[in-house]
Amino acid sequence: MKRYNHTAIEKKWQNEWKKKKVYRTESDSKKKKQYVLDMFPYPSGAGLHVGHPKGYIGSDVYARMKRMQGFNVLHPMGYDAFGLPAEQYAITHKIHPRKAVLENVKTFESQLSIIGLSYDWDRKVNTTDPEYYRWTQWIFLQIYNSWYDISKNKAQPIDVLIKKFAKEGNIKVQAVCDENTSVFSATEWKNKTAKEQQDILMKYRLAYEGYAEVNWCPGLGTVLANDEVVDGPDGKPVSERGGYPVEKKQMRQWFMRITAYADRLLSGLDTIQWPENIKEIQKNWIGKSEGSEIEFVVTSHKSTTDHGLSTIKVFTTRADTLFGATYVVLAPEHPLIEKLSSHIENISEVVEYKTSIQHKTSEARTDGTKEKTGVQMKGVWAVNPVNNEKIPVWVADYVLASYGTGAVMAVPAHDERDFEFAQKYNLPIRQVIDIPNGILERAHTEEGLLHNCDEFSGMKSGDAKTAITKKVGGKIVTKYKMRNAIFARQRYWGEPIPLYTDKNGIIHEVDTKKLPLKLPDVKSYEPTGTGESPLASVSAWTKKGYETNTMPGWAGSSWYFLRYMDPKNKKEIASQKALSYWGQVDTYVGGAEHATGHLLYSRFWNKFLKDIGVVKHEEPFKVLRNQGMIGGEDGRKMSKRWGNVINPNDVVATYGADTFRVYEMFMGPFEAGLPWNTENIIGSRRFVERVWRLGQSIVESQKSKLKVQKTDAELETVLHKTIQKVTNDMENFSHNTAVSALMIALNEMEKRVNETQVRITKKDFEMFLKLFHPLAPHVTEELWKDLGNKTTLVKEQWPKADVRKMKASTVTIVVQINGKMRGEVKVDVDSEESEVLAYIKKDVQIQKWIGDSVVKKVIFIKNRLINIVM
Ligand code: ANZ
Repeated sequence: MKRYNHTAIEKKWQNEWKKKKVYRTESDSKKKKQYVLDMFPYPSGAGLHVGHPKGYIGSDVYARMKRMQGFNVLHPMGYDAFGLPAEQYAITHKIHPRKAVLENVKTFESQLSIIGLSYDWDRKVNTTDPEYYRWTQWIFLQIYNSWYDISKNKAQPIDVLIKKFAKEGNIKVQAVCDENTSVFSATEWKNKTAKEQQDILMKYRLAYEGYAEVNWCPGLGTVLANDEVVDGPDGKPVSERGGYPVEKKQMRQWFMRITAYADRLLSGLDTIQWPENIKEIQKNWIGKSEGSEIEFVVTSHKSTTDHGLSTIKVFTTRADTLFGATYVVLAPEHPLIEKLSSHIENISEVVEYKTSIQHKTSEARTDGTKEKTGVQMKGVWAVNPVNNEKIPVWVADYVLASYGTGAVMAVPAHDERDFEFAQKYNLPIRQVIDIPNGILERAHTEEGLLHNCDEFSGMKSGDAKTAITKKVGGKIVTKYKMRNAIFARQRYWGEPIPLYTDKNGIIHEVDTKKLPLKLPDVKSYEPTGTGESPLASVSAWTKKGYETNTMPGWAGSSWYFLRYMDPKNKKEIASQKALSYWGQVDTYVGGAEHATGHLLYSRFWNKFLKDIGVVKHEEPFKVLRNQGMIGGEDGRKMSKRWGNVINPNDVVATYGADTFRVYEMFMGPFEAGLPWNTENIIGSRRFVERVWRLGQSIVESQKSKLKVQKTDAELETVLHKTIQKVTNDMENFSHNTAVSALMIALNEMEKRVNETQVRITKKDFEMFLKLFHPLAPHVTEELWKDLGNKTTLVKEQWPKADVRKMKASTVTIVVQINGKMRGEVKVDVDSEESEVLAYIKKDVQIQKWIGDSVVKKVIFIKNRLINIVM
C-alpha cells in the first residue's frame, strides 16, 4: 500500500493549485457570488503562532464548500501595513518601514502558504502601496468635501452648503455641525474673509481640522487612542505597547464627524447577522440616550441679582426627579470653574483637585467599583429651577466632561453614583419617587409615581419627565456617548493627508488627478519627540505647505473589502460593475477585539460611500463570525512572553497541514477560546491516516477482481445523512461537528471493509472525499487522483443529500422470547408482523429457543422489536 507522506503530498498539490490558478475568482461571471473575507492582518515581524490561522482555516473551509456548491467565490488576502506596529518594528530593528513591511509580508506568506488556504493571490492588496492609498486619499477628499444634511439624512457636497450660505445664511440649514456654530445671514457670509469662511466650513465638513485634548505619549512620540492606553502599575495611564507614560495634551488634529452617522450606525445593527455581543458593544459605544437639558442659575453669597453669575446646564435622563436634586456636580474640566474662580472661596483646593485627577482615564473614573472623589466649590450655589432651592455645587471625577453637558444634577435617592457620593460627603438624600416598602436603603433607581413634588405628585415618571422639563424651560434632547473620531497621527508611517495650506492659511486639496500624494523619503522616520510628525522636518514637504499629520491606522482598513472586488482598477476605487456584482461581504471572519474600532469605522465609511453613490449597500458585512482564541497548552494566552508559543510551521512539518486544519476545526466550537493540546492533534492525525488507508484499499480493489459495483443501501443512508449534516454544519461554521459526522461515516465504511470484508464502491468513497475536502484538501485531492480522476476536487460538485436515500431501507429488529432477548433479525423497513415472523422461522439460532412450544401471544413494535410469548 502506498505510504502516507504528508510533506510530499502537500507540497505537490500546493504547487499544482498555484500553477493552475484553481482559486482564481472569475471577474465576469453569470454565477451567483459569495464573498468570504478574513479581516486582513498586520504583517507583524514576529510571525504567526498556531492561534492566528484558526479564523483563516474556518473561512477557508467555508469558501471551499461554497466553491464546490457552484458559487463564484471571492476569497482574498492582503495587508494592513501602515500604522504603529509596523513603525515600531521598523524602529526597533533599525530598518525602513517599507522594507520591514516587505520582509514581514514574506514571512507571513511563507507561513500561510503551507496551510493550503484557497486565496486568490492575484487580488492581494497592501494599504502601503501608493496604488492602493491613492484611493484612500481620494475617499478622504470626498469626506472632506461633504457635510451631513439632516433633512435628507445623508452626506451632501460641501458646494451645496456654500451656495446655501450665500443665498440664505445658515439659519435654515439642518446640518450636523460643531456645537459652537453661530448664526449668520447671507450678507454676513459674503462679507467674511476666505479664512473666516474656511473656519466656518470646518464646523460642517465630515473631515475637519480642530484641536483636541489627546492622550499624548512622549515615549512613543505619538497620540494614542483611548483603547491603546491602559493603567500602569501605579494606576497612572501608560501606553499598551511598551508601557510608556501617557499625559493629556491639546493638539491640532484632523477629525471624522462619525457622530453624524450615529443613528444609522445604530439602526443598521438590526439588519445584519452579527454575534449579539458585538452588536451590544457597538450599541453601548454609540450610547444613544434620550433626556433633558435643564439650566440651573448659579449665585454666590455676594450676588444680589436674580440673573445670577452664570448658568449650569445639566443633562439628565430623569427630569422626573428634579425635586430630589440636592446638589449639582461639574466635571473637573468644566470651563465654568475658571469663569467662577473669583467667587469660589476654596479655589486653590478646587484647582489642586483638578490636577490630582488629570491622569485618570475615563474608564477608571466611571468604574462603579472605585471610590468616588470630589470637592465642593464653596461660596457658590445652584438654584433648582423647579422650586428655587439653593443647592451646593461640587466638582467630582465621576462626571465626565465629554458626555452630555459635563454637568449633572445629583439625585442621591434615585441614582447609585449620587447615593454613594452623598453618603460619603454627608449630603442630603431626598426621595421623590414612591418606593414599595417605603424604606430607602440604597438608591431606588426604578421609575414610578412621583411623591412630594407639588403639583406633579402622583404623576408617572414617564409623563413627569416631559411635564417638568417643560415647566422649567428645559429642552428634550438626544445625546450620544460616541465622539467624533481623531483622524491623524503625528507619525511617519501612514497615508499622507492630501491637503496643503498656502501662505494665507487657506487649505487646498491636492488635485485628485495628482494622487497619490506619495510619502516622501526621510532621513529619520523616528518620532521627533516634539509631538510633530517627522514630515515636519522635511523641507521639501513643508515648503509646499503639505499637511504633516498622516492618516491613522484605521484609514486603509476602512474600505479594503471594496478594493478586492477590482484591485487593479486605475480609474476608480472599483468599477461600478464589480461593486454591484459583489455587493456586501457575505461572511466576514475575524477577532472580536475589533468590535468598536475597525468594525465601526468601516461601517461609517461604507455608509458615506453609499451616500455619494459609490456603493449600493448600507452595511458592508452581512454575516460576522468571530473565531475564539487558541491559548497555550498551559492555559495562558499564547505569547512570546510566556514562552508557550507554538509555531504552525513545526506542527505542519510533523503532522501535516491537513491534520493541522482538521485539529483546529475539531478542537471545539469555532467561537470558543480553547487551549492547544498536542495529545489531541495525534487523534486528528490518526483520523487522516485512516481515511488514507481506506482510500488506498479502495484504490487497490479497483485494480483487482474485488472491485465492487453495487452500492450498499445501508451505507448509502449513512452517507446521505452525513452529506446533510456536514453541509448544514459547515454553513453554520460548526466545523467541529462536521468533523464528528465524517468520523462516524468513516467508522461505518471501515467496519464493512475490516469486519465483514464487504468492499465499498468507489462512488461512495468519493462522496466522502468531497465532504472531507474543505477540511483536508491535500490528502483528499491525492486520493481523488489515485482513484483515477483527472479533475481537481477543488472544482468538483458538492454532493446533494437525497432525502429518499436518507431513509434506511432495512432495520434490525430485536427478537425476544418470553421477554428475554434471544437475537436480532434484519428486515425491510416497515415490515409487518407476519413478515418478521417469516424471517424468524428461517433463523436457526432463534428457532432453537422456540422449538415445538405453542405460541400464546406476539408483541410487535414496528421497526423495533418482536416478543414471542409461549
Ligand atoms: C439626574 C438623575 C437622577 C440621573 C436619577 C439618573 C438617575 P445615560 O443613560 O448614560 O445617558 N450624567 C449626565 N451627564 C453625565 C456626565 N457627563 N458624566 C457622568 N454622568 C452623567 O445617563 C444619563 C445620566 O447620567 C443623567 O441622568 C445623569 O444623571 C448622568 F435618578 O441626572 B441623571
